[in-house]
Amino acid sequence: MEEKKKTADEIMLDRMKEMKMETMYDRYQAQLPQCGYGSLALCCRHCNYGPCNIDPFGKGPKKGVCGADANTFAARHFLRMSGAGTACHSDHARAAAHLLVATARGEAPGYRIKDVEKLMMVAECFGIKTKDRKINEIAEEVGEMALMEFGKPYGTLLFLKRAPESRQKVWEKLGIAPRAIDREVTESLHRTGMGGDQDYRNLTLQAMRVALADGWGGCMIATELQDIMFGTPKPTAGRSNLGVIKKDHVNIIVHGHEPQLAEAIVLACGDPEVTKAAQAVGAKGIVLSGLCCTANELLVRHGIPMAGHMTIQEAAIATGAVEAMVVDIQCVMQSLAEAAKSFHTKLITTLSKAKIFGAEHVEFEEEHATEAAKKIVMMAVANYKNRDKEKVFIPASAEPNIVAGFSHETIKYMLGGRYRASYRPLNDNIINGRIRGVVGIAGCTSPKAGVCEPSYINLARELIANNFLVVATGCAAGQCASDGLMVPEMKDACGQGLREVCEAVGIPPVLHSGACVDNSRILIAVSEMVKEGGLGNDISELPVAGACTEWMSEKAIAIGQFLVASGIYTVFGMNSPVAGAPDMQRLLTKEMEEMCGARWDFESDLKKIGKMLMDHIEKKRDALGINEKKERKLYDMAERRALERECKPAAHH
Ligand code: NFS
Ligand code: SF4
Repeated sequence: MEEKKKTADEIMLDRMKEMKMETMYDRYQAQLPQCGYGSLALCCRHCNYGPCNIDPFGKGPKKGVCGADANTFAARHFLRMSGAGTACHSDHARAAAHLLVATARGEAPGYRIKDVEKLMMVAECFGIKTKDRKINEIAEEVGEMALMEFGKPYGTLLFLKRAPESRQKVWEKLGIAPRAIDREVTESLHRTGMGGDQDYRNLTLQAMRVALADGWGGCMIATELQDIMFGTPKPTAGRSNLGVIKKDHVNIIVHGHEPQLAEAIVLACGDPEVTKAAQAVGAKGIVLSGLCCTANELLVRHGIPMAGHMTIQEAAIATGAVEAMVVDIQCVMQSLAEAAKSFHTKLITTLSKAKIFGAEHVEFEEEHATEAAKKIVMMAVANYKNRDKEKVFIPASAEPNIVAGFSHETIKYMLGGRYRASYRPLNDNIINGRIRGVVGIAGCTSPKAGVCEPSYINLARELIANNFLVVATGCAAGQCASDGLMVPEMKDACGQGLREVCEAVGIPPVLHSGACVDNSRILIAVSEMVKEGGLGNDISELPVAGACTEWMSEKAIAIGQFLVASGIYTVFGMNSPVAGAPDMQRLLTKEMEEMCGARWDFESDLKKIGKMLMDHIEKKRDALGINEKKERKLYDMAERRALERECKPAAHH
């Protein structure tokens, strides 16, 4: 048998083994066997009567000290995960809103309003007057109203009205239209405390509400406000893999989630003074690259190369060529501090809310972002001389090209053309069957899947070969990028129909739509597909699905739950987070369908996930009657207008 060529990740892992460096894979092995109670969600330590365990099989206890049963254990656990995930995305969004206000007031000199069109769209959606007003005034009010979304005492979230009306009705009927974001997070903690809400169905309704506050609240605010300040992504060329780290350059890696500081670092790296300083220490220049969602943010907006995703972070340091790894918050492993000790790499934390023992700290404040960014870049430059050249090892594999930056605006524009940006061509191509449907793949990479397991790559390849268009975000997108899936040339790996569409439009079959908060772009895209007409009256009728094969973070659970609560069938790999509670498991994987038109599936055999997604989509196509030959309904202007969404983006000028 021909030996498969090793990927850059695998090569680096071998290198780390050789150097006797510990990796997350080693630590995962050391954890095995993992606690059975915990794995099944049958451990509760919400009060000091516990920790309590429930024995799912034997004669052991079936209740906690307080009488809580397996379903309550699992549902509380699930709700806390959804709430914590929501808190992460939303606290990130809050930082973006503060920055927008500061920018508008001229208190954050390193930033400006870059996308006025999007500012106007959000202002209109928030009901803010725009006529005869200065841009900065409007931006300040948008930022302030966004901040109010976290704590307003009355009403529901403003972005909910961007969903199709049918969906809004489902939320109203179930009583899960989210109110202020912080309120939903707080109430989730309140209800999951000892002696609180103890009906698993009721707890799951709150998990839907808090997750909706994430998708249509925190995530959407982060996405839109960042677009306003940093630009809405447009197709941008970039590269991926650890090979983007350059031997003869000063290498800086930004890692984490909030792009505010990273954006300032992008600017600082372009400062001629900095380049001169780099040359003065004997380097050819500076290479800035990213890890995890910060990488996704910078890639889709600026084409900054992507060094890797979640499971690659330690390997990046092990190249021995990284002068500084600059982190903000989320998905940053504590082990980086240990790994950095073996090299000259400086690990630099930047937020007072996320410090790592053993790292250096340079506080990022929005008023002085430019100075902080320059200071960090200069620290990296000064560190170049400390590099041990003997220890440098950069995997010599290819650095696949990527074309990233498929915001929903871009998809609409590319498909519909300059003068009539529209989802009509997408809907038509789905109706005529060239494209069978759309699958969003999102979320983390995990050592549980196996060492360097390419589960998203395999899934995406299977889907495009069968004419399913793929939209990817987060580390799932990172993994797909590392395989070179995100270039138009990949049309050759597609089935006939999808190939024709990709060729005609010039898009890759796997579209990189950004970071995890940018799953909100998917919510808008599916809402527009409904409003465009011809594919049913609600998101739950669309031939679309979501998947996360290697979920790890609580954020992934929040995302899965908001996709399902928005009407999108979603499959997660690995294990179910509620596996030990049969009724709770049934609620998520069956009964939710009756409640909100979509449900979860959990599948540990990652090879089966592709078929599950495709079967689901074909079923939706059958229900729509588009799997048989039929006359196509043509919409006249009046019908179109009736379908128009309430929150129109400002017209192209
Ligand atoms: Ni999403 Fe991004 Fe990656 Fe998972 Fe972590 S980086 S926000 S949580 S691991 S996809
Ligand atoms: Fe045990 Fe109930 Fe306390 Fe949980 S809340 S630790 S089940 S007594």
